Amino acid sequence: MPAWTRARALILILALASVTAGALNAQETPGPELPATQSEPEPLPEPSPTPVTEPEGPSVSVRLRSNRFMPAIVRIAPGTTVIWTSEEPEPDLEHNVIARDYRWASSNFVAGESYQRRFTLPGEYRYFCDLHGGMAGRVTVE
Ligand SMILES: [Cu+2]
Repeated sequence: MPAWTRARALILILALASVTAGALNAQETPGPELPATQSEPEPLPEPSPTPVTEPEGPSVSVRLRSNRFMPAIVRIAPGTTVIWTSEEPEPDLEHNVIARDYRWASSNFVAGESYQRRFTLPGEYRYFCDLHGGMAGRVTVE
């Protein structure tokens, strides 16, 4: 074999080795980290004071008007749902319904909106609106 052919063969082998090493290196090199796909969590729906469905079983209505509960006192049987509905003529006037012992409370709601609560246990449930002094009522379950 002539010397120049050996030299070419050597160069070829070196070149192949280099390419192979490069390919191995390329395989070992980790690719760029893909950002973890993280979808935004779905926001929870705002609690709405407006009833979506009619309550099951008996119900009584209490209207909110002129910063008063009407009627301010209701007597109901256990299992009855009380529905407080604002009928204020001023659309932005807010009220709420809060148990005096703070065991339950509505969010603030405006005219046309309602809050409802089912009373299952006998007792006297006093409540008020903390936005208007003297705006109070009572549910007697017997
Ligand atoms: Cu009020």
